[in-house]
Amino acid sequence: MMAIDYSERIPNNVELSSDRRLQRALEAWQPRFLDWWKDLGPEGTSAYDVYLRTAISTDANGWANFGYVKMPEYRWGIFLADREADRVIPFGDNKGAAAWQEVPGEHRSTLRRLIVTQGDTEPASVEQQRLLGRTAPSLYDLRNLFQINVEEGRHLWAMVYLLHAYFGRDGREEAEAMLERHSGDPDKPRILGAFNEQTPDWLSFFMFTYFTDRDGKYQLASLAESGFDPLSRTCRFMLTEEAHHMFVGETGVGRIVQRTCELMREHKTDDVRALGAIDLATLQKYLNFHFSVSLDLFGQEASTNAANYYTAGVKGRFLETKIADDHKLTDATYDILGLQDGALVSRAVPALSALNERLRQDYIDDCARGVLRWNKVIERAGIPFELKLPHRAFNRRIGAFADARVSPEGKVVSEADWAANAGMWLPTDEDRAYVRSLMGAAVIEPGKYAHWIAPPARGINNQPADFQYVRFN
Ligand code: BYC
Repeated sequence: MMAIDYSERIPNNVELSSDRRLQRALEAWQPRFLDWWKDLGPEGTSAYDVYLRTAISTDANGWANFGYVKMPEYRWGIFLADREADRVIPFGDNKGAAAWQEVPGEHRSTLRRLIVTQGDTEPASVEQQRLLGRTAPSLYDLRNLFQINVEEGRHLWAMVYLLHAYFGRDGREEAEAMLERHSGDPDKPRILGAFNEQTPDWLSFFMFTYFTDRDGKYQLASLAESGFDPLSRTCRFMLTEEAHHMFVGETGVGRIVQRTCELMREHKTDDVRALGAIDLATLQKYLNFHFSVSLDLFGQEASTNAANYYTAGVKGRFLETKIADDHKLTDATYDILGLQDGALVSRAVPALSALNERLRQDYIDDCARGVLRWNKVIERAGIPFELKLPHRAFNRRIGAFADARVSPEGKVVSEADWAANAGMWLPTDEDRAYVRSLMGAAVIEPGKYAHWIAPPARGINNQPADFQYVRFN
Protein backbone atom coordinates (compact mmCIF):
# COMPACT_ATOMS: atom_id res chain seq x y z
CA MET A 1 0.00 0.00 0.00
CA MET A 2 1.29 3.44 -0.89
CA ALA A 3 0.80 6.26 1.59
CA ILE A 4 -0.26 9.65 0.34
CA ASP A 5 2.02 12.52 1.21
CA TYR A 6 -0.23 15.34 2.42
CA SER A 7 2.57 17.64 3.49
CA GLU A 8 3.07 18.70 -0.12
CA ARG A 9 1.19 21.42 -1.96
CA ILE A 10 -0.03 18.75 -4.32
CA PRO A 11 -0.79 15.63 -2.26
CA ASN A 12 0.37 12.57 -4.16
CA ASN A 13 1.69 9.04 -4.03
CA VAL A 14 3.90 9.37 -7.10
CA GLU A 15 6.95 10.83 -5.34
CA LEU A 16 6.35 14.15 -7.01
CA SER A 17 9.05 15.87 -4.93
CA SER A 18 11.69 13.74 -6.62
CA ASP A 19 10.85 15.27 -10.01
CA ARG A 20 11.33 19.01 -9.61
CA ARG A 21 10.45 19.87 -13.21
CA LEU A 22 7.14 18.04 -13.07
CA GLN A 23 6.37 19.41 -9.63
CA ARG A 24 6.96 22.98 -10.81
CA ALA A 25 4.80 22.44 -13.90
CA LEU A 26 1.90 21.12 -11.83
CA GLU A 27 2.32 23.85 -9.24
CA ALA A 28 2.00 26.35 -12.09
CA TRP A 29 -1.21 24.66 -13.28
CA GLN A 30 -2.69 24.57 -9.76
CA PRO A 31 -3.68 28.28 -9.48
CA ARG A 32 -5.31 28.10 -12.92
CA PHE A 33 -7.31 25.12 -11.77
CA LEU A 34 -8.38 27.00 -8.64
CA ASP A 35 -9.40 30.03 -10.72
CA TRP A 36 -11.46 27.72 -12.91
CA TRP A 37 -13.04 26.15 -9.80
CA LYS A 38 -13.89 29.62 -8.47
CA ASP A 39 -15.44 30.72 -11.77
CA LEU A 40 -17.10 27.53 -12.98
CA GLY A 41 -17.21 25.17 -10.02
CA PRO A 42 -20.21 25.04 -7.63
CA GLU A 43 -21.47 28.60 -7.44
CA GLY A 44 -20.85 30.67 -4.34
CA THR A 45 -19.63 27.83 -2.15
CA SER A 46 -16.05 28.81 -1.27
CA ALA A 47 -16.81 29.48 2.39
CA TYR A 48 -18.94 26.38 3.02
CA ASP A 49 -17.66 23.64 5.27
CA VAL A 50 -18.72 20.40 3.62
CA TYR A 51 -18.65 16.95 5.19
CA LEU A 52 -16.51 15.29 2.53
CA ARG A 53 -14.77 12.03 1.97
CA THR A 54 -11.09 12.48 1.23
CA ALA A 55 -8.80 9.78 -0.07
CA ILE A 56 -6.04 9.03 2.41
CA SER A 57 -4.55 5.94 0.81
CA THR A 58 -5.07 3.80 -2.25
CA ASP A 59 -5.71 0.68 -0.19
CA ALA A 60 -9.13 -0.84 -0.91
CA ASN A 61 -9.86 -1.16 2.83
CA GLY A 62 -10.07 2.15 4.59
CA TRP A 63 -8.96 4.36 1.73
CA ALA A 64 -10.82 7.46 2.82
CA ASN A 65 -11.76 9.54 5.82
CA PHE A 66 -14.62 11.98 6.42
CA GLY A 67 -14.51 15.50 7.76
CA TYR A 68 -15.45 19.12 7.11
CA VAL A 69 -13.52 20.72 4.26
CA LYS A 70 -13.82 23.98 2.34
CA MET A 71 -13.99 22.84 -1.25
CA PRO A 72 -11.23 25.07 -2.66
CA GLU A 73 -9.01 23.48 0.01
CA TYR A 74 -9.94 19.92 -0.94
CA ARG A 75 -6.84 17.73 -1.28
CA TRP A 76 -6.68 17.92 -5.06
CA GLY A 77 -4.03 15.37 -5.66
CA ILE A 78 -2.55 12.58 -7.70
CA PHE A 79 -3.25 9.08 -6.49
CA LEU A 80 -2.38 6.01 -8.50
CA ALA A 81 -3.34 2.49 -7.49
CA ASP A 82 -0.30 0.49 -6.38
CA ARG A 83 1.97 -0.83 -9.05
CA GLU A 84 1.47 -4.52 -9.72
CA ALA A 85 4.83 -6.27 -9.88
CA ASP A 86 5.51 -7.82 -13.30
CA ARG A 87 2.25 -6.61 -14.85
CA VAL A 88 2.00 -7.56 -18.51
CA ILE A 89 -0.08 -6.11 -21.34
CA PRO A 90 -3.21 -8.26 -21.19
CA PHE A 91 -4.40 -8.03 -24.83
CA GLY A 92 -3.61 -7.01 -28.40
CA ASP A 93 -0.51 -7.50 -30.52
CA ASN A 94 1.77 -6.94 -27.53
CA LYS A 95 -0.09 -9.32 -25.23
CA GLY A 96 2.26 -10.81 -22.64
CA ALA A 97 4.96 -8.15 -22.99
CA ALA A 98 5.86 -6.10 -19.92
CA ALA A 99 3.43 -3.22 -19.38
CA TRP A 100 4.86 0.13 -20.54
CA GLN A 101 6.10 2.47 -17.87
CA GLU A 102 6.74 5.17 -20.49
CA VAL A 103 4.64 6.07 -23.53
CA PRO A 104 5.73 4.06 -26.59
CA GLY A 105 6.43 6.52 -29.42
CA GLU A 106 4.12 4.80 -31.89
CA HIS A 107 1.12 5.03 -29.52
CA ARG A 108 1.77 8.49 -28.24
CA SER A 109 -0.94 10.38 -30.12
CA THR A 110 -3.52 7.67 -29.54
CA LEU A 111 -2.88 7.63 -25.82
CA ARG A 112 -2.87 11.40 -25.60
CA ARG A 113 -6.19 11.56 -27.40
CA LEU A 114 -7.83 9.04 -25.06
CA ILE A 115 -6.48 10.76 -21.96
CA VAL A 116 -7.63 14.15 -23.22
CA THR A 117 -11.12 12.82 -24.02
CA GLN A 118 -11.38 11.22 -20.60
CA GLY A 119 -9.99 14.28 -18.81
CA ASP A 120 -12.30 16.67 -20.64
CA THR A 121 -15.44 15.03 -19.23
CA GLU A 122 -14.42 15.64 -15.61
CA PRO A 123 -14.46 19.45 -15.46
CA ALA A 124 -17.33 19.41 -17.97
CA SER A 125 -19.60 17.65 -15.48
CA VAL A 126 -18.66 20.12 -12.73
CA GLU A 127 -19.58 22.98 -15.07
CA GLN A 128 -22.89 21.32 -15.91
CA GLN A 129 -23.77 21.00 -12.24
CA ARG A 130 -22.57 24.35 -10.95
CA LEU A 131 -25.96 25.89 -10.19
CA LEU A 132 -27.65 22.88 -8.65
CA GLY A 133 -26.71 23.87 -5.10
CA ARG A 134 -29.29 26.66 -5.25
CA THR A 135 -32.13 24.15 -5.42
CA ALA A 136 -30.81 21.17 -3.43
CA PRO A 137 -33.67 19.06 -2.04
CA SER A 138 -31.76 18.54 1.26
CA LEU A 139 -28.41 19.00 2.98
CA TYR A 140 -27.71 15.31 2.37
CA ASP A 141 -28.16 15.77 -1.39
CA LEU A 142 -26.19 19.01 -1.39
CA ARG A 143 -23.30 17.26 0.25
CA ASN A 144 -23.43 14.41 -2.28
CA LEU A 145 -23.40 16.89 -5.15
CA PHE A 146 -20.29 18.55 -3.71
CA GLN A 147 -18.62 15.20 -3.09
CA ILE A 148 -19.10 14.30 -6.72
CA ASN A 149 -17.88 17.71 -7.87
CA VAL A 150 -14.62 17.56 -5.91
CA GLU A 151 -13.94 14.03 -7.05
CA GLU A 152 -14.50 14.98 -10.69
CA GLY A 153 -12.09 17.84 -10.07
CA ARG A 154 -9.58 15.36 -8.70
CA HIS A 155 -10.11 13.10 -11.71
CA LEU A 156 -9.14 16.03 -13.87
CA TRP A 157 -5.96 16.26 -11.81
CA ALA A 158 -5.35 12.57 -12.45
CA MET A 159 -5.47 13.05 -16.24
CA VAL A 160 -3.54 16.33 -16.13
CA TYR A 161 -0.79 14.57 -14.18
CA LEU A 162 -0.47 11.97 -16.95
CA LEU A 163 -0.36 14.68 -19.62
CA HIS A 164 2.32 16.65 -17.78
CA ALA A 165 4.38 13.68 -16.70
CA TYR A 166 4.43 11.72 -19.96
CA PHE A 167 3.59 13.96 -22.91
CA GLY A 168 6.01 16.89 -22.67
CA ARG A 169 5.03 20.16 -24.26
CA ASP A 170 1.91 18.79 -26.04
CA GLY A 171 0.73 17.42 -22.73
CA ARG A 172 1.15 20.79 -21.03
CA GLU A 173 -0.83 22.45 -23.81
CA GLU A 174 -3.59 19.89 -23.53
CA ALA A 175 -3.71 20.47 -19.77
CA GLU A 176 -4.25 24.18 -20.38
CA ALA A 177 -6.98 23.45 -22.93
CA MET A 178 -8.89 21.41 -20.32
CA LEU A 179 -9.67 24.68 -18.56
CA GLU A 180 -10.41 26.59 -21.78
CA ARG A 181 -13.14 24.40 -23.28
CA HIS A 182 -16.43 24.76 -21.43
CA SER A 183 -19.64 22.79 -21.34
CA GLY A 184 -22.11 24.22 -23.84
CA ASP A 185 -19.70 26.93 -25.08
CA PRO A 186 -20.58 27.46 -28.76
CA ASP A 187 -16.96 28.33 -29.64
CA LYS A 188 -15.05 25.96 -27.38
CA PRO A 189 -17.41 23.17 -26.37
CA ARG A 190 -16.47 20.05 -24.43
CA ILE A 191 -15.43 17.13 -26.63
CA LEU A 192 -18.29 14.65 -26.17
CA GLY A 193 -21.96 15.42 -26.79
CA ALA A 194 -23.49 14.52 -23.41
CA PHE A 195 -21.12 16.94 -21.68
CA ASN A 196 -22.55 19.92 -23.51
CA GLU A 197 -26.11 19.20 -22.39
CA GLN A 198 -27.51 21.09 -19.42
CA THR A 199 -28.10 19.64 -15.99
CA PRO A 200 -30.71 22.19 -14.93
CA ASP A 201 -32.58 20.28 -12.24
CA TRP A 202 -32.08 17.48 -9.73
CA LEU A 203 -33.96 14.86 -11.70
CA SER A 204 -31.51 15.47 -14.55
CA PHE A 205 -28.64 15.31 -12.05
CA PHE A 206 -29.71 11.93 -10.66
CA MET A 207 -30.29 10.56 -14.18
CA PHE A 208 -26.89 11.91 -15.24
CA THR A 209 -25.10 10.33 -12.30
CA TYR A 210 -26.91 7.05 -12.92
CA PHE A 211 -26.45 6.86 -16.69
CA THR A 212 -23.59 9.15 -17.69
CA ASP A 213 -21.31 8.47 -14.74
CA ARG A 214 -21.84 4.80 -15.54
CA ASP A 215 -20.31 5.40 -18.97
CA GLY A 216 -17.39 6.69 -16.92
CA LYS A 217 -17.25 3.38 -15.08
CA TYR A 218 -17.08 1.37 -18.32
CA GLN A 219 -14.61 3.66 -20.07
CA LEU A 220 -12.36 3.84 -17.02
CA ALA A 221 -12.51 0.07 -16.61
CA SER A 222 -11.42 -0.36 -20.25
CA LEU A 223 -8.60 2.12 -19.78
CA ALA A 224 -7.64 0.38 -16.52
CA GLU A 225 -6.68 -2.61 -18.71
CA SER A 226 -4.29 -0.44 -20.73
CA GLY A 227 -0.76 -1.59 -21.44
CA PHE A 228 0.34 1.94 -20.45
CA ASP A 229 0.74 1.20 -16.76
CA PRO A 230 0.44 4.74 -15.32
CA LEU A 231 -2.91 5.12 -17.09
CA SER A 232 -4.07 1.76 -15.82
CA ARG A 233 -3.12 2.59 -12.24
CA THR A 234 -4.73 6.03 -12.42
CA CYS A 235 -8.02 4.65 -13.73
CA ARG A 236 -8.12 1.87 -11.16
CA PHE A 237 -8.12 4.37 -8.34
CA MET A 238 -10.65 6.64 -10.07
CA LEU A 239 -13.04 3.71 -10.27
CA THR A 240 -12.99 3.41 -6.49
CA GLU A 241 -14.37 6.94 -6.21
CA GLU A 242 -16.76 6.58 -9.15
CA ALA A 243 -18.92 3.97 -7.38
CA HIS A 244 -20.35 6.61 -5.05
CA HIS A 245 -21.45 8.77 -7.99
CA MET A 246 -23.58 5.99 -9.42
CA PHE A 247 -24.94 5.26 -5.94
CA VAL A 248 -26.12 8.87 -5.76
CA GLY A 249 -27.85 8.47 -9.13
CA GLU A 250 -29.47 5.15 -8.40
CA THR A 251 -30.73 6.08 -4.95
CA GLY A 252 -31.70 9.59 -6.08
CA VAL A 253 -33.97 8.28 -8.82
CA GLY A 254 -35.15 5.53 -6.48
CA ARG A 255 -36.15 8.07 -3.81
CA ILE A 256 -38.12 10.09 -6.35
CA VAL A 257 -39.89 6.93 -7.54
CA GLN A 258 -40.66 6.07 -3.92
CA ARG A 259 -42.12 9.48 -3.15
CA THR A 260 -44.23 9.43 -6.31
CA CYS A 261 -45.59 5.98 -5.46
CA GLU A 262 -46.38 7.02 -1.87
CA LEU A 263 -48.43 9.94 -3.14
CA MET A 264 -50.14 7.84 -5.84
CA ARG A 265 -51.27 5.36 -3.21
CA GLU A 266 -52.22 7.87 -0.60
CA HIS A 267 -54.33 9.96 -2.99
CA LYS A 268 -55.38 7.13 -5.32
CA THR A 269 -54.31 9.05 -8.40
CA ASP A 270 -51.76 8.97 -11.24
CA ASP A 271 -51.79 12.72 -11.40
CA VAL A 272 -49.13 13.45 -8.84
CA ARG A 273 -48.26 16.71 -10.56
CA ALA A 274 -51.30 18.17 -8.86
CA LEU A 275 -49.61 17.08 -5.62
CA GLY A 276 -46.23 18.63 -6.42
CA ALA A 277 -44.41 15.42 -7.34
CA ILE A 278 -42.94 13.91 -10.51
CA ASP A 279 -45.24 11.50 -12.33
CA LEU A 280 -43.92 8.15 -13.52
CA ALA A 281 -44.46 9.05 -17.21
CA THR A 282 -42.15 12.04 -16.82
CA LEU A 283 -39.56 9.90 -15.07
CA GLN A 284 -39.68 7.51 -18.02
CA LYS A 285 -39.08 10.38 -20.47
CA TYR A 286 -36.05 11.63 -18.53
CA LEU A 287 -34.75 8.08 -18.38
CA ASN A 288 -35.17 7.77 -22.17
CA PHE A 289 -33.24 10.98 -22.71
CA HIS A 290 -30.31 10.31 -20.41
CA PHE A 291 -29.92 6.70 -21.44
CA SER A 292 -29.86 7.48 -25.16
CA VAL A 293 -27.49 10.42 -24.79
CA SER A 294 -25.17 8.25 -22.71
CA LEU A 295 -25.25 5.42 -25.28
CA ASP A 296 -23.77 7.87 -27.78
CA LEU A 297 -20.69 8.16 -25.56
CA PHE A 298 -19.57 4.70 -26.61
CA GLY A 299 -18.90 5.85 -30.19
CA GLN A 300 -19.64 4.08 -33.46
CA GLU A 301 -20.89 0.48 -33.49
CA ALA A 302 -18.21 -0.47 -35.99
CA SER A 303 -15.07 1.51 -35.24
CA THR A 304 -11.58 1.19 -36.62
CA ASN A 305 -10.42 3.52 -33.87
CA ALA A 306 -11.57 1.00 -31.27
CA ALA A 307 -9.90 -1.86 -33.17
CA ASN A 308 -6.66 0.09 -33.33
CA TYR A 309 -6.74 0.96 -29.62
CA TYR A 310 -7.17 -2.71 -28.81
CA THR A 311 -4.59 -4.11 -31.19
CA ALA A 312 -2.10 -1.55 -29.93
CA GLY A 313 -2.75 -2.55 -26.31
CA VAL A 314 -3.89 0.91 -25.19
CA LYS A 315 -7.61 0.31 -24.42
CA GLY A 316 -9.06 -3.08 -23.52
CA ARG A 317 -12.48 -4.54 -22.83
CA PHE A 318 -14.46 -4.40 -19.60
CA LEU A 319 -12.82 -6.91 -17.20
CA GLU A 320 -10.44 -7.99 -19.98
CA THR A 321 -8.43 -10.37 -17.85
CA LYS A 322 -11.57 -12.24 -16.73
CA ILE A 323 -12.66 -13.02 -20.31
CA ALA A 324 -11.78 -16.51 -21.56
CA ASP A 325 -10.54 -16.02 -25.13
CA ASP A 326 -7.29 -15.29 -26.93
CA HIS A 327 -7.33 -11.53 -26.10
CA LYS A 328 -6.30 -10.80 -29.66
CA LEU A 329 -9.64 -11.30 -31.43
CA THR A 330 -8.04 -11.57 -34.85
CA ASP A 331 -10.49 -14.26 -36.04
CA ALA A 332 -13.49 -13.58 -33.82
CA THR A 333 -16.73 -11.96 -34.96
CA TYR A 334 -19.44 -10.09 -33.06
CA ASP A 335 -23.03 -9.35 -34.07
CA ILE A 336 -23.97 -5.72 -34.25
CA LEU A 337 -27.26 -4.10 -35.10
CA GLY A 338 -27.45 -1.67 -37.99
CA LEU A 339 -29.91 -0.07 -40.32
CA GLN A 340 -30.52 -1.57 -43.76
CA ASP A 341 -33.25 -0.50 -46.17
CA GLY A 342 -35.13 1.17 -43.34
CA ALA A 343 -35.03 -1.87 -41.04
CA LEU A 344 -32.90 -2.85 -38.05
CA VAL A 345 -30.77 -5.84 -38.97
CA SER A 346 -28.07 -7.74 -37.19
CA ARG A 347 -24.82 -8.61 -38.96
CA ALA A 348 -21.58 -10.24 -37.91
CA VAL A 349 -18.50 -8.02 -38.09
CA PRO A 350 -14.90 -8.57 -36.99
CA ALA A 351 -14.97 -8.52 -33.18
CA LEU A 352 -12.11 -6.04 -33.19
CA SER A 353 -14.16 -3.39 -34.90
CA ALA A 354 -17.18 -4.06 -32.66
CA LEU A 355 -15.45 -3.26 -29.37
CA ASN A 356 -17.39 -0.05 -28.76
CA GLU A 357 -20.62 -1.94 -29.25
CA ARG A 358 -19.55 -4.74 -26.96
CA LEU A 359 -18.73 -2.25 -24.23
CA ARG A 360 -22.08 -0.55 -24.85
CA GLN A 361 -23.77 -3.93 -24.32
CA ASP A 362 -21.95 -4.45 -21.00
CA TYR A 363 -23.14 -0.98 -20.04
CA ILE A 364 -26.76 -1.64 -21.06
CA ASP A 365 -26.82 -4.83 -18.96
CA ASP A 366 -25.56 -2.86 -15.98
CA CYS A 367 -28.10 -0.04 -16.51
CA ALA A 368 -30.90 -2.59 -16.53
CA ARG A 369 -30.06 -3.74 -13.00
CA GLY A 370 -30.90 -0.38 -11.45
CA VAL A 371 -34.13 -0.14 -13.43
CA LEU A 372 -35.14 -3.49 -11.93
CA ARG A 373 -34.58 -2.07 -8.46
CA TRP A 374 -36.66 1.04 -9.24
CA ASN A 375 -39.42 -1.21 -10.55
CA LYS A 376 -39.38 -3.17 -7.29
CA VAL A 377 -40.31 0.06 -5.49
CA ILE A 378 -43.24 0.56 -7.88
CA GLU A 379 -44.29 -3.06 -7.57
CA ARG A 380 -44.19 -2.98 -3.78
CA ALA A 381 -46.57 0.00 -3.92
CA GLY A 382 -48.94 -2.17 -5.99
CA ILE A 383 -48.83 0.16 -8.98
CA PRO A 384 -49.11 -1.42 -12.44
CA PHE A 385 -46.29 0.51 -14.13
CA GLU A 386 -42.85 -0.51 -15.27
CA LEU A 387 -39.92 1.74 -16.13
CA LYS A 388 -38.04 0.46 -19.17
CA LEU A 389 -34.77 1.14 -20.90
CA PRO A 390 -35.55 2.30 -24.44
CA HIS A 391 -34.16 0.44 -27.43
CA ARG A 392 -30.48 1.08 -28.16
CA ALA A 393 -31.40 2.69 -31.52
CA PHE A 394 -33.75 5.24 -29.94
CA ASN A 395 -32.77 8.93 -30.13
CA ARG A 396 -29.17 8.39 -31.15
CA ARG A 397 -26.86 11.07 -32.58
CA ILE A 398 -23.72 9.00 -33.00
CA GLY A 399 -23.33 5.73 -34.88
CA ALA A 400 -25.47 3.59 -37.16
CA PHE A 401 -28.79 5.01 -35.97
CA ALA A 402 -27.86 8.67 -35.99
CA ASP A 403 -30.03 9.36 -39.04
CA ALA A 404 -32.86 6.99 -38.18
CA ARG A 405 -36.05 7.60 -36.25
CA VAL A 406 -36.63 4.65 -33.92
CA SER A 407 -39.27 4.34 -31.20
CA PRO A 408 -38.37 3.33 -27.62
CA GLU A 409 -39.70 -0.14 -28.48
CA GLY A 410 -37.24 -0.40 -31.36
CA LYS A 411 -39.56 0.19 -34.29
CA VAL A 412 -38.27 2.30 -37.18
CA VAL A 413 -40.79 5.10 -37.64
CA SER A 414 -41.36 7.85 -40.19
CA GLU A 415 -40.42 11.45 -39.56
CA ALA A 416 -44.13 12.24 -39.18
CA ASP A 417 -44.62 9.47 -36.60
CA TRP A 418 -41.59 10.70 -34.74
CA ALA A 419 -42.86 14.26 -34.70
CA ALA A 420 -46.26 13.07 -33.48
CA ASN A 421 -44.82 10.94 -30.65
CA ALA A 422 -41.57 12.57 -29.59
CA GLY A 423 -43.40 14.47 -26.85
CA MET A 424 -44.46 11.17 -25.29
CA TRP A 425 -40.98 9.71 -25.49
CA LEU A 426 -38.71 12.57 -24.51
CA PRO A 427 -39.14 15.42 -22.04
CA THR A 428 -40.98 18.33 -23.65
CA ASP A 429 -40.28 21.95 -22.82
CA GLU A 430 -43.39 21.81 -20.68
CA ASP A 431 -42.14 18.72 -18.77
CA ARG A 432 -38.81 20.39 -18.17
CA ALA A 433 -40.50 23.58 -17.03
CA TYR A 434 -42.66 21.56 -14.64
CA VAL A 435 -39.68 19.73 -13.14
CA ARG A 436 -37.82 23.02 -12.82
CA SER A 437 -40.83 24.56 -11.10
CA LEU A 438 -40.45 21.97 -8.32
CA MET A 439 -36.88 23.03 -7.68
CA GLY A 440 -37.52 25.66 -5.03
CA ALA A 441 -34.97 27.29 -2.79
CA ALA A 442 -32.49 24.80 -1.35
CA VAL A 443 -33.82 22.86 1.65
CA ILE A 444 -31.15 23.50 4.25
CA GLU A 445 -32.81 22.50 7.49
CA PRO A 446 -31.08 19.30 8.70
CA GLY A 447 -33.22 16.21 8.23
CA LYS A 448 -35.77 17.96 5.96
CA TYR A 449 -36.43 17.01 2.33
CA ALA A 450 -38.17 18.63 -0.63
CA HIS A 451 -41.70 17.39 -1.11
CA TRP A 452 -40.98 15.42 -4.32
CA ILE A 453 -38.27 13.13 -2.96
CA ALA A 454 -38.17 10.56 -0.13
CA PRO A 455 -35.39 10.69 2.49
CA PRO A 456 -32.48 8.27 2.02
CA ALA A 457 -32.46 4.95 3.84
CA ARG A 458 -29.37 5.95 5.83
CA GLY A 459 -26.97 8.84 6.24
CA ILE A 460 -23.52 9.23 4.72
CA ASN A 461 -20.94 7.42 6.85
CA ASN A 462 -23.89 6.34 9.03
CA GLN A 463 -24.56 9.86 10.25
CA PRO A 464 -27.94 10.50 11.93
CA ALA A 465 -30.91 11.79 9.91
CA ASP A 466 -30.56 15.38 11.12
CA PHE A 467 -26.82 15.63 10.50
CA GLN A 468 -25.48 19.03 9.41
CA TYR A 469 -23.71 17.92 6.22
CA VAL A 470 -22.97 21.47 5.10
CA ARG A 471 -22.22 24.51 7.27
CA PHE A 472 -22.84 27.69 5.35
CA ASN A 473 -20.83 30.10 7.49
N1 BYC B 1 -19.54 12.87 -29.15
O1 BYC B 1 -14.64 5.49 -34.15
P1 BYC B 1 -15.49 6.22 -33.17
C1 BYC B 1 -16.82 10.02 -17.64
C2 BYC B 1 -16.26 10.84 -32.59
S1 BYC B 1 -17.49 9.53 -19.13
C3 BYC B 1 -18.75 13.49 -30.05
O2 BYC B 1 -16.59 5.47 -32.59
P2 BYC B 1 -13.86 6.07 -30.89
C4 BYC B 1 -17.61 10.88 -16.77
C5 BYC B 1 -14.93 10.21 -32.31
O3 BYC B 1 -14.13 11.03 -31.46
C6 BYC B 1 -16.23 8.60 -19.94
N2 BYC B 1 -17.92 12.83 -30.90
O4 BYC B 1 -14.58 6.82 -32.04
C7 BYC B 1 -18.97 10.74 -16.67
C8 BYC B 1 -14.34 10.05 -33.70
O5 BYC B 1 -13.81 11.28 -34.13
P3 BYC B 1 -12.75 11.34 -35.35
C9 BYC B 1 -15.32 9.42 -20.83
C10 BYC B 1 -17.88 11.48 -30.84
O6 BYC B 1 -12.64 6.86 -30.66
C11 BYC B 1 -19.70 11.60 -15.86
C12 BYC B 1 -15.54 9.75 -34.53
O7 BYC B 1 -16.67 10.23 -33.80
N3 BYC B 1 -14.20 8.65 -21.28
O8 BYC B 1 -15.73 9.66 -17.35
O9 BYC B 1 -13.76 4.62 -31.09
C13 BYC B 1 -19.07 12.61 -15.17
C14 BYC B 1 -15.62 8.29 -34.88
O10 BYC B 1 -16.10 7.56 -33.76
C15 BYC B 1 -18.68 10.77 -29.92
C16 BYC B 1 -14.02 8.22 -22.54
O11 BYC B 1 -14.78 8.53 -23.42
C17 BYC B 1 -19.54 11.52 -29.06
N4 BYC B 1 -20.36 10.92 -28.17
O12 BYC B 1 -14.87 6.18 -29.66
C18 BYC B 1 -17.70 12.77 -15.28
C19 BYC B 1 -12.82 7.34 -22.79
N5 BYC B 1 -18.45 9.45 -30.11
O13 BYC B 1 -11.66 10.36 -35.05
C20 BYC B 1 -16.97 11.90 -16.08
C21 BYC B 1 -11.91 7.86 -23.85
C22 BYC B 1 -17.55 9.34 -31.09
O14 BYC B 1 -13.51 10.98 -36.56
N6 BYC B 1 -12.54 7.97 -25.15
N7 BYC B 1 -17.20 10.55 -31.52
O15 BYC B 1 -12.31 12.78 -35.30
C23 BYC B 1 -12.74 6.94 -26.01
O16 BYC B 1 -12.45 5.81 -25.69
C24 BYC B 1 -13.27 7.23 -27.37
O17 BYC B 1 -12.85 8.50 -27.71
C25 BYC B 1 -14.82 7.15 -27.51
C26 BYC B 1 -15.17 7.29 -29.00
C27 BYC B 1 -15.33 5.85 -26.94
C28 BYC B 1 -15.50 8.31 -26.80
